[in-house]
Amino acid sequence: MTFKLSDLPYDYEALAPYMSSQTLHLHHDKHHQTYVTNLNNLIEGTDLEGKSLEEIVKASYGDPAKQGIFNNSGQHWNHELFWRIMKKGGGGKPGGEVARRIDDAFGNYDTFAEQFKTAAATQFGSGWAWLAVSGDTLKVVKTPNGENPLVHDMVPILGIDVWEHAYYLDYQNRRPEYVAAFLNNLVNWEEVEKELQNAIG
Ligand code: MN3
Repeated sequence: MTFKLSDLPYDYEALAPYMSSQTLHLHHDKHHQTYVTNLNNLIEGTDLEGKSLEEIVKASYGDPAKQGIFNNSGQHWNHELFWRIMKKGGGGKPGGEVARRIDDAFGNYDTFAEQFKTAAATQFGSGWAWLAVSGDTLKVVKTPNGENPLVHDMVPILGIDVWEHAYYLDYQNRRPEYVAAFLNNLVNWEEVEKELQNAIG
């Protein structure tokens, strides 16, 4: 199976001014495409060819000989989720089962948002901050580089890319401003609800 970069589920202007068309073109068409191309090249002719993306992420984790496969498969998985869970006019508080589970796990939305912002701000260097299903609860976690909570037996339902390529053109070094704009103006909570329903089956 050859992996393919999905089209964005909105046009390149849709997320401006919070995420510019220029950022989306570079981030999706160049950075994400490179992960997909590298992944396809790296797995060709190996025992991982033909496996699902999730299987490849899990199978390559922690194996020094498969570090490149892990980095690129993880980043492909991470970005596919990232594009899916944003929309024009998104952000703010969720409803539905996501809201109930956020209240159960964190007390209220504002406490969740503070934890998520702190995780995203304090991930040193490149990486991600996540809201993930862990057993019967939700957790905020952060991961370095292309790592994903899947390899820690969690299922991420919301994630923010805090690699500089995700925000530098729009926010320069002001990562906390980017994270706040993501939560307040970009998160597609209806899609996060779908991710949650898939994760809890
Ligand atoms: Mn990225």
